[in-house]
Amino acid sequence: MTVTPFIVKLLTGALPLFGSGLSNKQTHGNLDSSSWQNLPKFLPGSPLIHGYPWGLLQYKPDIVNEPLPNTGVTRRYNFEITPGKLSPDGYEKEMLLINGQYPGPLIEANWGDWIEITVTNSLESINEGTAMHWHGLRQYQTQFADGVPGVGQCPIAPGSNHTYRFRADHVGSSWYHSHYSAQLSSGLVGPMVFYGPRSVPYDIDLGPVLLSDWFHPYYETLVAGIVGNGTNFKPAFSNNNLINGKMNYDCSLVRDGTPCVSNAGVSKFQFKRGKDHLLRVVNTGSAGLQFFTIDEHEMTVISNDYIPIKPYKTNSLTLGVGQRSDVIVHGKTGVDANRAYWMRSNLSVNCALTMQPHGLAAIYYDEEDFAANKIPKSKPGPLINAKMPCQNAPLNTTIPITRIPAPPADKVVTIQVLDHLNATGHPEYLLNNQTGRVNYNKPLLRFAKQANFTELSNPEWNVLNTGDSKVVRLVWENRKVDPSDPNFFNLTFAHPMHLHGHDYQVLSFGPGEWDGTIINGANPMRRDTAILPPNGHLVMQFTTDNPGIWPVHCHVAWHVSAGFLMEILERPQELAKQRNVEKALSETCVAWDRWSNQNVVDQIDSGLRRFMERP
Ligand SMILES: *[C@@H]1O[C@H](CO)[C@@H](O)[C@H](O)[C@H]1NC(C)=O
Ligand SMILES: *[C@@H]1O[C@H](CO)[C@@H](O)[C@H](O)[C@H]1NC(C)=O
Ligand SMILES: *[C@@H]1O[C@H](CO)[C@@H](O)[C@H](O)[C@H]1NC(C)=O
Ligand SMILES: *[C@@H]1O[C@H](CO)[C@@H](O)[C@H](O)[C@H]1NC(C)=O
Ligand SMILES: *[C@@H]1O[C@H](CO)[C@@H](O)[C@H](O)[C@H]1NC(C)=O
Ligand SMILES: *[C@@H]1O[C@H](CO)[C@@H](O)[C@H](O)[C@H]1NC(C)=O
Ligand SMILES: *[C@@H]1O[C@H](CO)[C@@H](O)[C@H](O)[C@H]1NC(C)=O
Ligand SMILES: *[C@@H]1O[C@H](CO)[C@@H](O)[C@H](O)[C@H]1NC(C)=O
Ligand SMILES: [Cu+2]
Repeated sequence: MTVTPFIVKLLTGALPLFGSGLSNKQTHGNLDSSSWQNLPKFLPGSPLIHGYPWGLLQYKPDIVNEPLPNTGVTRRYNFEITPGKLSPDGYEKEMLLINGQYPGPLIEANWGDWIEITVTNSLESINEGTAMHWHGLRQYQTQFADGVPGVGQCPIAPGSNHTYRFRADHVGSSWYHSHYSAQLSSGLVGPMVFYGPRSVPYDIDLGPVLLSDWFHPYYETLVAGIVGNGTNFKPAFSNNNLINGKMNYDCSLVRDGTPCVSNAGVSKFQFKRGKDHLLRVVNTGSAGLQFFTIDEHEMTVISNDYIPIKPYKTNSLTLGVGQRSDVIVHGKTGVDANRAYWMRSNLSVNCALTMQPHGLAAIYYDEEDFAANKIPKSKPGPLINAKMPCQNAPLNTTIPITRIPAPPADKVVTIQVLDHLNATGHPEYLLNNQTGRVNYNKPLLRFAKQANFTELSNPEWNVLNTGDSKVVRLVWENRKVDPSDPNFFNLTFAHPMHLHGHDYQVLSFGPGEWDGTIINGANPMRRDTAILPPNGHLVMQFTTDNPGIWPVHCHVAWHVSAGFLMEILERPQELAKQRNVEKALSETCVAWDRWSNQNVVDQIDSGLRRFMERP
């Protein structure tokens, strides 16, 4: 079987407009994204030691038992999830909203604070569960707050609420999103910022810059197509590409009468002459690989995911879904600061299925130009998307500041990834011949806590028990398909691989099989998401310092829906001693079990991956 890999339809209109064809209420509901810009150095609320809530403590992520500041503060948030209609790019879309807005509210905390978020599921009218994941945190001894349904919790039942309580155990930029099927694609995403010691100074924190490929159909329709067989199979092409939830759309493409306005507007940023601006760039999309550039400006990358790195200069960032880069952009001076510039995010045309890959936002120096919506006339740099490889920056350019050598591994597992059609012709991802799945009523953390290895060995759960291993190495092989086999797709994708509960060391990635060479063995790159390139390999390694049963999966929503998922059972003997696990699970499972007894959950996808036929 072959799939046309991409169809690119460029915006046909002239220069994008800034119009306000629609009100902010119609495009983004209750969102006030201007409140994201000009963030503080930290939040008030705890005593300052040497001027900071964290005192002299240094941020050394992923050192075992890294001490966290005891700030004595809990930051509280309430999220209400509702169905709603908004038109972020001008096209009216059936969405899922947090507190009536898209993107969701900014979560902020100081390093070491506790965070308590009560999520209320008000999806009674559409009968859906939900669950929220806080991307990239360690969740040491709080795996039940990690937000993965069928693993660390049951879904939050319609009409009930659940309070997540966890520690701000990292410093930097990230996002949260629903981990329930592909709900994130319908709007359940938002930014997170954790203030703490920074490795490089800057003047102005311009806050999150969220890059989102944008799909107009509701996520269930998309998932049904992705896991469909025969003529029901339908790959998902993104319709647009948003920066902080905004971009224009060419409404002449709309054929079905959906309300659409072509000048919804793009995001705007205010730069200051000669100042250093921090941008927290996050790929909050569903599937596509993004190339991020700023016309006529260089960027200095200071961290990837939550890991500070030795600063390096670049013209472009490559970010797979879930990945982040904090960059500093030096403001222009002289006549160059009299102009406006485009910020661009281009979806990869080789590693994304997209009908409109170009995302734009405007940068102003002059406040009057900002107010007047002056259209930038800047030109993009020399990079050409078609030639950009579907992989992260070379590992020898990204060097963590806190040095941790790669220890020898005492468990090495090679995992072959195949995209395959199963016996009934449905696409499935196979990891060493096994597709992953979860059951919302049977969170695996419960079986892990009970040391129920019989249940955990059910092949569908795809559990890798690493026992007492201290250092685990996973060698991912994104296989070239066998063109003579009619059951395999003749196409491999780039997969942003996310491991929960850890920053892992990236020992190698590249084309073909791994030749055993470790890049920067004395101090390899660490992060929580890295790209497994097409027809290539990715070698990740982590220290088992976080007892739990942690998902590792591709962060392309459609791929995890098709089973690209496994669980790492880490130090089960120690996990069995953790307290409060069953109590925490019952907080969601009692209501979910009751609800699912009275409602049909027809799970045709993996669960993270899940599909429900509306009764
Ligand atoms: C959560 O649900 C409980 C039980 O129904 C209720 O008492 C509480 O007020 C709810 N919390 C919020 C924030 O809605
Ligand atoms: C699609 O799958 C269903 C079962 O899930 C099966 O009955 C049907 O024959 C399949 N159709 C095709 C065209 O393979
Ligand atoms: C991004 O797209 C623009 C067209 O909007 C193009 O001119 C530019 O070269 C692209 N940049 C990259 C990195 O591909
Ligand atoms: C990284 O390695 C490549 C070859 O693999 C080499 O061309 C490049 O110069 C190296 N860069 C640095 C910063 O060492
Ligand atoms: C094939 O995959 C589909 C979708 O995940 C699933 O519903 C079906 O049961 C699978 N068929 C077989 C024979 O495993
Ligand atoms: C997968 O199964 C096939 C036969 O069905 C076997 O030849 C192959 O070795 C298996 N691959 C792995 C990685 O287990
Ligand atoms: C393991 O879990 C299964 C499914 O819930 C249950 O039937 C079985 O009794 C459990 N076994 C043990 C040893 O707890
Ligand atoms: C598979 O793709 C290769 C190029 O990567 C092409 O040469 C070959 O003809 C394709 N095979 C099929 C069956 O489509
Ligand atoms: Cu993938």
